[in-house]
Amino acid sequence: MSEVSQEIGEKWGKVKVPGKVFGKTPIEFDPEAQKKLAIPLGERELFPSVGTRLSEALIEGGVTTAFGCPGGHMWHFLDEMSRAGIKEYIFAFEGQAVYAAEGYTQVMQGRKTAVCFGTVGPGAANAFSAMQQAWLSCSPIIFLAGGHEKVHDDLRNTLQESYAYKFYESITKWAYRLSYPWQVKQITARMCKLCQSAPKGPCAFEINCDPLLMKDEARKHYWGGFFAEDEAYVEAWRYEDTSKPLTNAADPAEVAKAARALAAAKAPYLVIGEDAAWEDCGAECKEFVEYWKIPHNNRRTGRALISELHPYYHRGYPPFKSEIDLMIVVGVKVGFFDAYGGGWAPTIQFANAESRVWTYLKSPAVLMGTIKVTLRQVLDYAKANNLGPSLEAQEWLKKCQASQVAAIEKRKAHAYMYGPDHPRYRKYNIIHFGYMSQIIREVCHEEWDDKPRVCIDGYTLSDFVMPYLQFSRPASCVSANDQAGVGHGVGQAIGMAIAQQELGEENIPVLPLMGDSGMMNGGWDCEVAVRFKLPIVYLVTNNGGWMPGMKYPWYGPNWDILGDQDRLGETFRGVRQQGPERPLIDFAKFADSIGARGMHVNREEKLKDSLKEAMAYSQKNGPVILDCIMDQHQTNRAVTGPVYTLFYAHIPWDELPPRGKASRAAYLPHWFPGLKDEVGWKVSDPWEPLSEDEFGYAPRDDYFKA
Ligand SMILES: Cc1ncc(C[n+]2csc(CCOP(=O)(O)OP(=O)(O)O)c2C)c(N)n1
Ligand SMILES: [Mg+2]
Repeated sequence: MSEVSQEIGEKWGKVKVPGKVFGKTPIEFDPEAQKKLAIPLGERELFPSVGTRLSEALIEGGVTTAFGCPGGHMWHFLDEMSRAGIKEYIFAFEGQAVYAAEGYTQVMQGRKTAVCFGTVGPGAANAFSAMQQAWLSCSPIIFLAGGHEKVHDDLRNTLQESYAYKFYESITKWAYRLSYPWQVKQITARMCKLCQSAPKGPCAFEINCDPLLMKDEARKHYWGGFFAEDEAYVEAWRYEDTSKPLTNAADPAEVAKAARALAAAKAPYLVIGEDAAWEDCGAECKEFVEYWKIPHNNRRTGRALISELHPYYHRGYPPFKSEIDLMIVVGVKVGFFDAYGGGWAPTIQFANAESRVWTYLKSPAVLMGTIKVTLRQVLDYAKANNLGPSLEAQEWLKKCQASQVAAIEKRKAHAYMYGPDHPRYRKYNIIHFGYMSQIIREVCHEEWDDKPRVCIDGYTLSDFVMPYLQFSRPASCVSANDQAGVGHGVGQAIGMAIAQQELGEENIPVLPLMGDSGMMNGGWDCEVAVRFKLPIVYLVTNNGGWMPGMKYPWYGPNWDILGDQDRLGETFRGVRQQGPERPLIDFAKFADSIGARGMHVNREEKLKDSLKEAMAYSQKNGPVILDCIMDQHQTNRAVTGPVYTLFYAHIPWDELPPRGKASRAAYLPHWFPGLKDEVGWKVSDPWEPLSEDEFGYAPRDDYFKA
């Protein structure tokens, strides 16, 4: 360090002292105390070690929290991380640990990088799917993988031979294998910088046994001692801002074009997305929409970056979407879930990296740079040049506001049509997904000021609930992003609750909206939530399997198109079959077994009180698993949409149930000439339960009979 920088460094202070986080400084992090030792450190222990150096660099990079599963190859650095003050949450399944880190970083909105860890071979591989999700959701995570000894590379004769740095290469911003102990700080500092640079994302760091078990003395015998220890590392290279993301700004010509296009617009519409959330730029977005008086929507993690109670907020697009004359996207990953912007008006793009600028959008201006900075640039330009919203745009805002009020009422009325007074829900002990969606909204609003954060992890519910959810604070809606997996909600909720604690926010319950299959996939790690008494209500929409409602449109109520050996009601080797469904698992009993509170609800009239009770209980006492018995007649709208209709194109027409016939007749007549006379079919309404008339024949099992 030069004298000048040392002086500045002293003035601004160092980043943080390892070990000081919770009070006590272990000896390996305390150079002053070391001087007083009779026998120096390193004579009777491994010091300095990769673990101490790694921990120092992680703390400098702003890391306070780690999630993972331990293993023999990792004690060296896991124990040092703990001694340095990094809190470690131990899971049973590495995938859930990564999901927890994902939930945690999303609530942190780019303020912190999370660390995950998994041992050599199985541990690192178990995390793969969740890491792929973190890649798609751009979550800033450093995954620390154990590694085998290099002396056995490619010999296929050692324990747990694996190459995490290779298999993570395609789904991380950087995957690196540590070779020498004297590199660890420079690599860690780079990873901390990279994870947080736009677009954010995960890195994988394989730390194999060789550097872990190599004394620094080896350096003297490597190239004759030519390389210094961490020669490409400077302590606190950005002084107190070392852990903060780097920023950049837009071309002034684009700024001018954007401000002028905004001032000329008559019907502008703004959409906030995940990259804006990663930059924690809610205040800037709010100032921007208020200055320009723009109605706005939001997507995925971008939800509630501006509170959804804001008067300019509109859920989704208005029914008169075609009148929009200027779109503004602020950090939106405009992809599959946005239909690639098909049919959009010309669009101003605010994007924080070249890779997040979409060439399939016709764009009068592209503001490429740190979103916080570029929003401010456009505002400053507009103010300096006396530009503001047109009169027409102000009228347009009023029209959108009226549309939002009307849509809320309409959705509520629709949900109550399937409420406890509906004959089917009076008669049977089951709950309609649409009615449940309205109740979730009401409980979160009436009891918790729209503050509960949710995870979306139930395929059927996800289709019903999205327009009903209403959030008042950022990072409220955490999902699997484009990965569209299941099971992630278990860990994500844990990470979200931990982030809330670290941010010093109110202890508001987190509400993962789970499918029963998601719970079966990853539920055991709810135990972590119990161990830390986290305020989480796992709301399980239990319909007995992986979206079993699809049997009604495509298979028949008894899974009739399947072979005899699989059909519901047939006997196979002495056992009565039930198709691919599973019996209703008792998730309340599962809750008991891990020390959580279990609750059941199957009557619609009890749903609201049960949810209230579960949330209030969890706030004080820790996790609740609320087992909700759902109406199996319902499916996600997509199940009868064009893509699933293609996926079911193999089933002989004559064997298709009526709902399947309707979808095939509607979507595939151009492909199957024999459908030309099949007119008059109407694609089914996924809200509407089936009737026995519609089945055409009786189901063998009358549990879900209409
Ligand atoms: C890990 C994983 N396995 C399988 C799938 C394919 N898939 C998507 S949704 C779904 C059904 C989910 O079932 P459940 O969680 O019970 O919710 P439901 O649709 O029944 O409400 C399946 C099998 C997936 N997306 N991810
Ligand atoms: Mg299910």
